Amino acid sequence: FDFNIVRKASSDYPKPADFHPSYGTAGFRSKATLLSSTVFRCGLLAASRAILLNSHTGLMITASHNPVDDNGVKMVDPNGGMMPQSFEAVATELANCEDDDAVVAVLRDRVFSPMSSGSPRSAAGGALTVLIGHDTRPSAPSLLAAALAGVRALAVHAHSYGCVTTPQLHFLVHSANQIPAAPLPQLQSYFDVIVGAFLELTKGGELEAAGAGSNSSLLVVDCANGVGAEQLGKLVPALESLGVEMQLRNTGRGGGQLNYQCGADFVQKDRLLPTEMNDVPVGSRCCSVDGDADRLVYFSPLKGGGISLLDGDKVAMLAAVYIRDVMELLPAELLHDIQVCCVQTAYANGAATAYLQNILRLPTVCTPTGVKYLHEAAHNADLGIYFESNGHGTVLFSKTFVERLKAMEDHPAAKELLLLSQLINQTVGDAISGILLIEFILRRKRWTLQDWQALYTDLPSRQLKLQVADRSSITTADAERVCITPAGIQDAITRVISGFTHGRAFVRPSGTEDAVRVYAEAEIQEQADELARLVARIVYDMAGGVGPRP
Ligand code: G16
Repeated sequence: FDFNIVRKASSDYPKPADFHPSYGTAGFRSKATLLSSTVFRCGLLAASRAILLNSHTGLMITASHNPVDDNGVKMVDPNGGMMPQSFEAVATELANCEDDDAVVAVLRDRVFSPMSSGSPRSAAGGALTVLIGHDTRPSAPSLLAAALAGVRALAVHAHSYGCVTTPQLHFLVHSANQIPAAPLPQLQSYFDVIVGAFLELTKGGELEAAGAGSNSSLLVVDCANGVGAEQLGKLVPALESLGVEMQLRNTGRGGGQLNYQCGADFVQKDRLLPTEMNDVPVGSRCCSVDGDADRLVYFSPLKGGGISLLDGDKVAMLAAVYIRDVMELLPAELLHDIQVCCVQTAYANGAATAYLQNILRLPTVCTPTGVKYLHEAAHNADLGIYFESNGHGTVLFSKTFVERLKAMEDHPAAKELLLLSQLINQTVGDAISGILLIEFILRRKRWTLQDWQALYTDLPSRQLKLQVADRSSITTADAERVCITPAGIQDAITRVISGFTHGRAFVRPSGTEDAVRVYAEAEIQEQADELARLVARIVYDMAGGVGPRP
């Protein structure tokens, strides 16, 4: 490639003055109107990594749960996972270059420098390609054009899959790198693997008979007016074979706004019924995905309003309980030295952590917020279950464990776990694969949502967010459970917490929105609400709150 071409292409995508993007919890995110230069440069970066690693990479244009006017970009590495954290500083540096010469200098000296991540190699076999997807935001076409320009400036191929979910793109990038020089995978291959495993698992009459008596056939899905609607529609026949009638709401076709009063983030944080679902009968089985369908929470409408929420913690416990049941059927030698672990963040409800440790007796790890941290921690086990409370997560099977299961495939429990490892997206949390997993487990266990909910009772909790002048003034430690700056803030928070029975609270700057998040839990709901409000006030007073005081 020729850096002069990069310089010229870059001049079409100048960075807005006073815009200083930083790589956050899940890539870059901001008002869509500011992002053309950032997405162009992410195109350069994804192409650079393809060249450096001699593999296909990926780029997803989405701001996931954020409002419709925002957009963002998530970078996907050849293994289908997220771009390594060691590359985030260079990504931020590139995104902040003030002119085209600086863009070229950072690319040449930092990205392609042998110190940063190995030497460039030539493409083996097929053309190196950056696989690109986007969500349903109106800003997608122009940002897609910026991404394509960035990739092509480095003479790397770009392939757009159009409107796909984030987990689908991760899956496709992983598949594209499995066989050197093979044609790029079609989107259909995603459904073939995930739905194929589901159909194999649900084959046979026992499951259907169980479902008939124990679960209503209706599953109402809130699609957040996002990309999930179109892709979830393709699951209807598979679920029908299990006797489940899936009804899609907030599909975007009725003019509803993306993530507005709907979607997994809204339902999990506000604990309210999504818009357009007031007619759903009390007690029905419902779920919500987010704007790019990588999060999933279940819920049931309650009499008199409100919902009974089954968040990411409950999904983790359901998966853990079920997998434990199947593992108990495996021969001991297969499980020799196999490590199982569950990864959570500080947002995990105290009751969920207690259930994991005291009832399931599983080792638990707490990481900072962000799938990139949980995924990495889960990879350290042979079977790593990770879910954030907001519904983002998956179950990872190690190569060693999968090999052992394959060697004993004749054993029904080994076969079942092997199929689960295909049904569950191994690259990233996935709402589509999650729905199939949960529907399968509920049928298999003959459980209703109420049975699942009864695994343990959540401690009442409350989440708030507020704006401060500069959220980077708030820094944390110990997996975000302790606030380091502004000086004295943690002492003030600790003092307030001590007045509440079973009180726990923490604050952290969001990595996806211009906000500081506050989490509190206590013995009763009014106390959790009050604790959250008092902690939010401390943040407001000590970190330069903006707008009305909480
Ligand atoms: C992203 C990350 C999640 C994280 C969430 C909220 O989700 O992938 O791991 O929990 O942001 O992060 P924060 O609290 O820093 O704003 P999504 O679904 O928005 O991509």
